[in-house]
Amino acid sequence: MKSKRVKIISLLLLLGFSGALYIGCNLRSSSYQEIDYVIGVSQANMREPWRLVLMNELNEEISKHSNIRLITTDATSNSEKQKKDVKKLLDYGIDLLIVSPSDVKEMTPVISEVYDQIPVIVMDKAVEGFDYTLFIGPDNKLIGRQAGEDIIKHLGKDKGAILELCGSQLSQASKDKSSGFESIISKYPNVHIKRVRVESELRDEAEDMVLSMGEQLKDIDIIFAHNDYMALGAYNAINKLGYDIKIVGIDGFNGENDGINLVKQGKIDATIACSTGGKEAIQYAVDILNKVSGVPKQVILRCHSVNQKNVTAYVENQNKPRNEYKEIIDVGYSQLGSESAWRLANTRSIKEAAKDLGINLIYEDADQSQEKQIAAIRKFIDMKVDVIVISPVVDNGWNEILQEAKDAGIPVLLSDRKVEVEDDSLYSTYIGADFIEEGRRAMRWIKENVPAEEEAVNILEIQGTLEASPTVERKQGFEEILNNNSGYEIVYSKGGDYTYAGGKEVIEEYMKTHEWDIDAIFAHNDDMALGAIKALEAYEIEPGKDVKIVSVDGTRKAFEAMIEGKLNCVVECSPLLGPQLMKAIQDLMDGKELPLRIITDEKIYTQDEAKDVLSSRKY
Ligand code: GYE
Repeated sequence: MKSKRVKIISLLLLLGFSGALYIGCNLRSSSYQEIDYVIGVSQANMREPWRLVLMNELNEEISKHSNIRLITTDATSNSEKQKKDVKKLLDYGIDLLIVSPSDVKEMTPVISEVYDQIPVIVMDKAVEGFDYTLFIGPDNKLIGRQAGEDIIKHLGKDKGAILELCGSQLSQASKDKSSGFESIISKYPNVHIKRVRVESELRDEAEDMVLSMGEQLKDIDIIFAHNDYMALGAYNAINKLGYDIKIVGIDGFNGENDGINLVKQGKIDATIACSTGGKEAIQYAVDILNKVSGVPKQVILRCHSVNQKNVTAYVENQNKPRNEYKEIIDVGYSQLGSESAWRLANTRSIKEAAKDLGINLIYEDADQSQEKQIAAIRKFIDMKVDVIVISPVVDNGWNEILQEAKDAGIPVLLSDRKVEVEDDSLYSTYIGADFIEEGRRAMRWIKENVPAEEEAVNILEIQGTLEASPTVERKQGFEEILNNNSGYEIVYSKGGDYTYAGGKEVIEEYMKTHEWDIDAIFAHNDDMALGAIKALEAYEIEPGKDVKIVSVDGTRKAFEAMIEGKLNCVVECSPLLGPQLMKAIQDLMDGKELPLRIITDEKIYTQDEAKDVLSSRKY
């Protein structure tokens, strides 16, 4: 294998022949230093201004690592070129690829091939499937919703007209921003949206577009632009035409003509400020290359509504000095209970990680009671802990107590389960699984393994604790796939509280009132599946054969049941959140902003592989 230095020299030689590659800014100073890793960055284009901001962030962060080099290619928005760029980078022996795909569909197979060989971080646009190491990007629907809520506030009334300047027709990000935006505005029947597309997404085309509207602008109350460059174009146009129309943009970058300055100068009224994720990409790349455990699968970036009232505070906060080093961090942790093997492993993981890092964990078990959780949080607030962590038993009813914590200046992290709150800034981050995808995976397995023939496939669903986020979302993902496939029907669905006894009872109840006519069972966790198996056996129904069973979690007991042929498929949901949670707490205490969501890496397992995998299961 070529040494890294040789690799770099061959890259430099290549540079002599083509101008297509850029070496990160830390190369020059590095000629005499040992190079441990080379990271390839395949950029979709260098035309869109925000990509230059992203490149600056990547370069700035990489300059902190003298042993790592960055090589960048520019695909000039051409997928064929991007495919070649990626191949070139691979040929030159990069150790990790960061790719921002120009066209997601075109690039997905290529990314998946690279992922077979080296780690891949996908940025900005999510690719189909999970053949990558890590995705870092924004939640564009959420950004659209946030913009919708802000615009309603700026409008100050429940009627009016909005001019929406959308991006390119090819841009999924723009589609998502629009659909999130519409989901809010459609609640106001007297607020109308006029949508126009600015194909280049650049300032001057936006300006021309708005100028060409002339008189029509009379009826517009507010302009919503999908980026700040278009917002500035809109400002230039209305300024020339002499109209006074409010403008809201997206991005909130810090450059001279970027969103934050535009808000400060009063050229636009507000922007939704989102990081490009460049800094995070390098930080995670370093962790991946150094084989640090607990790297998530997806990191969803946080965005902020910045307007003329809060822009000064926002900038101050961004530039605030790092927190003083605190020797021992006090963390109040409200765990929801001890209902399942998953939960016990989760508690163990969190306690061990805290101990390993010298974090003082004050642990409270709420025994499935939201009231007890609220009381525990109040106690933590009184104790003036540094951070509060909650695994919320249900998703609703948290607004008030989270506001109390916020007012006391104590950040709250959500571990494992989510909350439905009016204001996302009530918590710092969510660390846990993608429950919707787990539900989809379960139904995909049923679709492939229990074919629908003349008669419909009857499915019995054993839900977890009702109104808990994994229950709601697993059901949602499962039904999403089910509804797209005819011949499958959920004929019975009951909650089993995520316990062994609960799963057993659901089957017993069903047997009391029905003739057995079930083809497949979807249990929202392993414990309930195991309880159901016990009940089925008592009725002489052979689990795994007479009825196919799929469940979620991936505990050792579930693997044993698969080996015995009683359980057919397990969708993994990792409870080992301790290391990631503690890392997030340390980052937060260091003054870093956490992403909105940190999503864990998970797989699906079937009977064939159960035996091989059992010994390596950690819970
Ligand atoms: O699947 C189940 C547990 O919230 C993801 O809760 C967690 C779920 C897990 O009791 O076993």
